[in-house]
Amino acid sequence: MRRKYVFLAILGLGGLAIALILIFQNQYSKTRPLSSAPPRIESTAEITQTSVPQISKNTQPIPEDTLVNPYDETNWWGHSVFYEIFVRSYSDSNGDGIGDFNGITAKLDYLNDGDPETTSDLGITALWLMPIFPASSYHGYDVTDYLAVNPEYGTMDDFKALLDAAHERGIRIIIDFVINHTSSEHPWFQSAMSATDSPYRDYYIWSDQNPGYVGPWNETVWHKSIRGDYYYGVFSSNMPDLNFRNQAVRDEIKKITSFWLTDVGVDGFRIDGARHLIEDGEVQVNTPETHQYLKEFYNLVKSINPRAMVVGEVWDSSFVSVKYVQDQEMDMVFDFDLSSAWIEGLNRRDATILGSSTMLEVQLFPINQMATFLTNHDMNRISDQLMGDEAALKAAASLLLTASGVPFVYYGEEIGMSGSKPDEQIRTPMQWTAAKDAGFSQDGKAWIALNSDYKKKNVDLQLKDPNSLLSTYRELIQMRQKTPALLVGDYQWIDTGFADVYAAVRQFEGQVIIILINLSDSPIRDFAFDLQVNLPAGNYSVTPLLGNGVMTPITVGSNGVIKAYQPLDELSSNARLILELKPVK
Ligand SMILES: [Ca+2]
Ligand SMILES: [Ca+2]
Ligand SMILES: [Ca+2]
Repeated sequence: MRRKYVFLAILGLGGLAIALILIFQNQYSKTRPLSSAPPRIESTAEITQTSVPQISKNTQPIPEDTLVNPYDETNWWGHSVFYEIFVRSYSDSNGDGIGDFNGITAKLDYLNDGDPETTSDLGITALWLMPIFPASSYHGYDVTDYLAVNPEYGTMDDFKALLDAAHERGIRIIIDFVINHTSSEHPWFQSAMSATDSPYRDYYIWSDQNPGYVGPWNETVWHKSIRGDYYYGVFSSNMPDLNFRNQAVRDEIKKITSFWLTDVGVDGFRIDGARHLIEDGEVQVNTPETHQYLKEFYNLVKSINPRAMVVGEVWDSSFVSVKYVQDQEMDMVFDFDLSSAWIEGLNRRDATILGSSTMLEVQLFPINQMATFLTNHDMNRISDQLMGDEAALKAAASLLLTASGVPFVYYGEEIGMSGSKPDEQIRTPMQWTAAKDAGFSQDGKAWIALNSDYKKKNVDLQLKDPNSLLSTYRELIQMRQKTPALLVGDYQWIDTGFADVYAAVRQFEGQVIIILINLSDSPIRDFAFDLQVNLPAGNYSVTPLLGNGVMTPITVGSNGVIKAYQPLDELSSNARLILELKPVK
């Protein structure tokens, strides 16, 4: 990874940038016109968010050229911070040890109280709920009924109440959509396996003989049925793949999609295992048929509700995953390469890896179509990957929440919850308090043992500590939400020449934000660097939005060049600064 990014950084980010801008000019021009107009310094004040957006099921067609306003509601995900929740582990409202919808409703004020004036809440504006359907396994990725909710999580009315309460606070909810496969216990599969003349037989993929080939990670994909024939299941024998070549399956998905968007009113979907949908024999990922189907699905979603959002899990190189958004098959796709690069860069304390990787991905993806994250429910928790280093965790949060893209925070990440695989251990109950069951449940009934550190690491304690990781997340999320340049601005990595000093500049319509992170545990002096901004020549004051101190003013030269800038004599150990330039009148 390091070699890839350093190599690309050296070998010509400039050339690549020009090539990619040419390639993507069409997308860019639709959303963010390349303007030759002079920058307008005052413009951001007019568009700063002042109230909670009213979320309604608006099915009006979306006008073109919509991203000029960073808070535009037609592309709401572009100014959102998402939060991923494993419902089973978040909050148990009825004491059975299992997290539920009412539990999440009770915690909404922690996530976002709907009042922009208060800053005691985390400030996220969208939720991704891991699967909420009835399912065979604890994790829910093996669905047994697509038109109901998991009774362990509550009733459909409970879920609708959660949706309404979230919407009142300006929080949208997308649900995990697991359509590549069902559970082997789904009635469709049970029927299909029991009789070759079952109407559901062709919902799945069968072979009389074992074709013998293996899957993308050399796993068995052909599984012997009770009848002695074989069925295809890329993930496991308990998860038979649906046959999307069968129109009846597509019709079922249509019905299910319409149900969740229209009858229930969710705000979008996260497509699980999107690259696996349709196989061409031994070619099992990213097939043209998969791309074609996802386009069909995307058009279906938008025809039902143009404001519903689709984000895909394409766990692959970003050069592969970007294709899913380039051709309007999804609104966003998760960037797994960037997650790996950030974690590696933080562990090596190498600003070049952090900056060049971010730069590469930002150039690769159209604006706000890159879903960024540190980790998700399939990865060892970020705290474990950074060896529990609190400064590194704060740096990670700062990268995620100041970079381009649409950030996703995995529940518990904001308090530095620990956990390494097996999977159950990265999905343990949220640590709310130091009480028994960490305030997640009661009477020791939690469905799985809590992390042993919950008495020292929990929401309650960190809310009271202005220097806690949670306070850092709150501060960064709230700052991002009210700073257009951080939400939708251009991103430019600044190569400071110091491996320990990460720097970047974000710009939107004359708002210029500089981000600086000292990755080392030592103070740094003499770290002056050059940069270029889109501002008229002149003198500018520099105000810290994050961090303290009196910053050296800036003189912008012709062509926006700033020479040898150093905001402070000394950048203290692990310092994080977010600076805004303002013209001196
Ligand atoms: Ca419960
Ligand atoms: Ca608030
Ligand atoms: Ca498939």
